[in-house]
Amino acid sequence: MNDAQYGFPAWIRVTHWINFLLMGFVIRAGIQILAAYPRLYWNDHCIPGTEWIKFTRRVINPELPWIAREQEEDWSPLIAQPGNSLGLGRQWHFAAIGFWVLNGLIYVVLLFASGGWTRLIPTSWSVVPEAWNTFTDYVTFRLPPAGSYNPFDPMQQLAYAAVIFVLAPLLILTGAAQSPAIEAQFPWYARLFGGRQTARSLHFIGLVAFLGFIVIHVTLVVVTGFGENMGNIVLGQHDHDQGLAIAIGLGIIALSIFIWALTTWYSRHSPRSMQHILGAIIRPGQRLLSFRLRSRQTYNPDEISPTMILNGYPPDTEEYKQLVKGDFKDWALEIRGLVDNPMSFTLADLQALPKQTQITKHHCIQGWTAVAQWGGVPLSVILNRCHPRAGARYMMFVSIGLDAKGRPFHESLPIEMARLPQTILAYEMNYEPLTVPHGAPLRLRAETQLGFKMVKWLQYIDFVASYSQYGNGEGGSREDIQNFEPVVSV
Ligand SMILES: Nc1nc2c(c(=O)[nH]1)N[C@H]1C(S)=C(S)[C@@H](COP(=O)(O)O)O[C@H]1N2
Ligand SMILES: [Mo]
Repeated sequence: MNDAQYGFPAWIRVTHWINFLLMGFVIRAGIQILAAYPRLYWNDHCIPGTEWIKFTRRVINPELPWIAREQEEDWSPLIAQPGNSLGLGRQWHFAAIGFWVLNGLIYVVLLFASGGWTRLIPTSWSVVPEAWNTFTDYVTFRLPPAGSYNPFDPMQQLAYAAVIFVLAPLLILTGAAQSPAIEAQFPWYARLFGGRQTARSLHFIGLVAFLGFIVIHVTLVVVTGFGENMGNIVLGQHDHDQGLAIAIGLGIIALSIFIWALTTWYSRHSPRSMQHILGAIIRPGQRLLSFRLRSRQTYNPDEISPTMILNGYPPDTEEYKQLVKGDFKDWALEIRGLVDNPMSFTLADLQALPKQTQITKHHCIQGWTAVAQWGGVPLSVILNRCHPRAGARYMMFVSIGLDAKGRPFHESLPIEMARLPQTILAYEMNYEPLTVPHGAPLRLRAETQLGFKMVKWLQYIDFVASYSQYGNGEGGSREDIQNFEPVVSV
């Protein structure tokens, strides 16, 4: 088939414009996620001051106590979706990515099925010098008339092929490398990219490359014959009705901008309902992707991070200070709710139970990581003693510390997660008793999960049929207050 016959079939035009709409969501929400910790690193320790680039004027004074939450930025809703919420930004990113990957797959399958790939994927090395010639033509403003190539010039061909077959897969793969559940089960996967933070940095560089492509692409579409180009990508031909094609093309762009603006406005106006809508969209994918993931992390002691960033300030009450003073002798962990044996464990009781240690990577939802050693009691040991009843579906971990609404900080996990390997109640960190800033006397470590689930300064664990009784009923303090997505069952 020759290119003149092939032209711009309807499926290319439709997937092109759907891609445009979805990329807007993906990029804007991605920028929102970056705003949560706008510093990029080449290694997974994230030592303050070692970032290779940052997008914030805040200075961290290592002499003063600080927590990661204070580094979170609100960026303008003109560039970030929705501008003020990491939780909703993540959910917009994930929801849009699902459809973006689907749209991309449909495009690629049809591209190969129809033979159209031959005009994108070069079949001869001569494309490289040819592309160089086109490049020098462009930069010296000797623009070839649109349509003088059939249909793409060599530079265009290379650029499109690189974006579709190199850049887009790279963004998908480096995105997946940032998942704590994936890294927990397959630590080698993030290492392919040089580590979790290198994957995050490459993901960002990929965004910059994508933005560069969009700017050049749009510029060339405009300057090399706007009417002909719009004719091709809107109506599939440029022989007639170019004015109509331009009007429709600009209309699609205006409509997309309106949709981004409207969804951003709604996310800011009704964050709770947006959280529920997006949660329902991403839940099937979340279920599929986290299916049967187990943490199997075994880092070496020499990989332990020199320091670990903090999140959440220690409880500021007289009672807690008294507990610290008394070496937590007066503290006990309560097990309550839907169990046959409600129980209570002092620190000495817990230390007398079977001990498990692990060296694992902590993933804060904001984007930073750190490797640490943890020691404590597997949660399965506690479960075997307290015997959850049939109706118990979640464990609610409740802290002595308060959340931003002044309620005890709490987070839930589906009960099956208690039996996963590397889910422990830790009283030891880096071979020392857990310190106050990191959660003394006891904190949760659930190593397939994000950091916010790992409640510090534990007071009690409540076995419940549903988490709706706690706080606003979204599954935990951070789901309630920051609109994070809840964890789905394994
Ligand atoms: N009680 C309580 N536990 C908490 C938090 C908190 O604010 N309060 N923050 C969570 C978050 S968001 C993270 S990333 C980790 C950080 O653990 P670290 O401070 O030991 O590094 O603790 C989690 N546990
Ligand atoms: Mo976090």
